[in-house]
Amino acid sequence: MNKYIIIGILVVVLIAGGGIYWFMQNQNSAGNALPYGATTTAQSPAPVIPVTPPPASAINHSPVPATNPAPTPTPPPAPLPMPATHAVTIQNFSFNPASITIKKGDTVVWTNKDPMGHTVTGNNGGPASQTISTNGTYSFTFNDVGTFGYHCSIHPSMKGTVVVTE
Ligand SMILES: [Cu+2]
Repeated sequence: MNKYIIIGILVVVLIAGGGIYWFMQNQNSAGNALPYGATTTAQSPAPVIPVTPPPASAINHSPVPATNPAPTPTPPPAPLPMPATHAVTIQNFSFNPASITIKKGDTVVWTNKDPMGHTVTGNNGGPASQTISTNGTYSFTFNDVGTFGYHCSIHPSMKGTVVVTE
């Protein structure tokens, strides 16, 4: 009987001691945090206040320029005028059409449908063909804006005009 009582007391003492030890541990950790309350006070205001204002002002300024770059890449639709080719027929000792209006950079192709040779000769520069034989062609690209009169050097009565616009 006595042995059991002693064992029971020992068990109670051990449990109590363990409980006290556990309690003391908690007391120490809690006590450490409370006495050094300065650390806790320094931690809370430091992160919250300084972090909030700088980003707000920085973000407010950046979104405005950031919005502009987006619409900037929209100017691609640039109408590139494709150079065109225009046909003039030489027939019955005349140029048809006698007057043609084209864009700068366009090309005029003359085709001789007469049984005899003709030329396309600019009155003041421009086209200057050799004799164009029957069914022969002559091409000239007009890179300058202006009105260019031309004639046939073999038959000076044959006259034509090319108007070149921008
Ligand atoms: Cu001619």
